[in-house]
Amino acid sequence: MLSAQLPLVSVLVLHGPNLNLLGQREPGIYGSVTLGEINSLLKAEGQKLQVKVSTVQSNHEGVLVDAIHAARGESQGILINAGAYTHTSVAIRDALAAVNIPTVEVHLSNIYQREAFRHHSYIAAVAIGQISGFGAESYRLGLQALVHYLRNVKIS
Ligand code: CA2
Repeated sequence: MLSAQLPLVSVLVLHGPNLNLLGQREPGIYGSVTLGEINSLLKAEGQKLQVKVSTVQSNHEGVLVDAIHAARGESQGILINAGAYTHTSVAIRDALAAVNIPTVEVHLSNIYQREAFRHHSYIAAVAIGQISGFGAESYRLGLQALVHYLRNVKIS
């Protein structure tokens, strides 16, 4: 049951390429949790925090850009694991900058302990913060940080 005291906040969760394979391949790096389980944990955390959580996964850069554009007027925050597009996509970075919706970047793995090409994120400069290296827990921590920011820090 939603409390009448808090304004309804909607958060869009974006998952980038190959994250649909979670739990099916490379459990040594990404763990055994599936994307469905991550979405369920985020919805449950959303209920606790009294925010609505919607999720989109795509293997296509333009679909992710379209989802960011569509968040205008619908979502007050974005939680994103852009997958490999983190390290390549100026288009996703520009879309996030254009919509100007507070965004938290998350990663399952610690991208700074991995190959050098994963150390740079195009998203980081347009995000309010980044959480990397805690497996599925990165998403929960990211959602908590985003909601904390929206309720306590953002001046609007
Ligand atoms: O650690 C993360 O969350 C990453 O965003 C995951 C991306 C990787 O390119 C980033 O550098 C860090 C890769 C996601 C691929 O997910 C798979 C899951 C299962 C099997 C194969 C890939």
